[in-house]
Amino acid sequence: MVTSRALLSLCVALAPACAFDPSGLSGEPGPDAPAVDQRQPDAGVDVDARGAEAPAGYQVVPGQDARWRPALAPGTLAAAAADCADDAPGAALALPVDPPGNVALRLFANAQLAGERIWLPLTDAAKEGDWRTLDGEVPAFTPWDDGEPNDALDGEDCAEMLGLADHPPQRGRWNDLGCDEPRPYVCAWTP
Ligand SMILES: [Ca+2]
Ligand SMILES: [Ca+2]
Repeated sequence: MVTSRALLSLCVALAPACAFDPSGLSGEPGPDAPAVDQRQPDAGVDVDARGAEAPAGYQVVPGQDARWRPALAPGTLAAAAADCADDAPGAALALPVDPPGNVALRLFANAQLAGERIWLPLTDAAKEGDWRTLDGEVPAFTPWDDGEPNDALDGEDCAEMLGLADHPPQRGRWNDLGCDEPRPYVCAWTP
């Protein structure tokens, strides 16, 4: 198991591969992108053994502890969360907790979900402006886009990651939107 602390150390050692650079999200994944991550896996991780145990459709993602499953059919946030949760114990909507993880999820969505905006498992429905994960935790990392969250229109209480159709500086940043808008999503499962 690669801990967040270990990944952070790895990122410090390999800063160019981990630096959060939104401009790097503007096009196709380059040679340094996480999709073809050059970082070496932790020596203690048995990728093959983990793969044999993974629920159907979950892919190994270089640099990530979790395996991810792309879900292209758009649904509401509640439907997306339920779809992930019934895959296996521990499966849930993917939520980046640091800049490298955010870049990795955006590049995965670019490659697997046609660059669409995707759901993030966050809501401020219980108390306006008090953003929590669907489990009620305060998120560790929230790279909102400029001016977001803005609770626009009749109120926006759920969150998405912006995609390739958005302006390059915005890609990979987060926005609040209505919870019943349709979005594809990525499920994460950690052994
Ligand atoms: Ca709101
Ligand atoms: Ca918004």
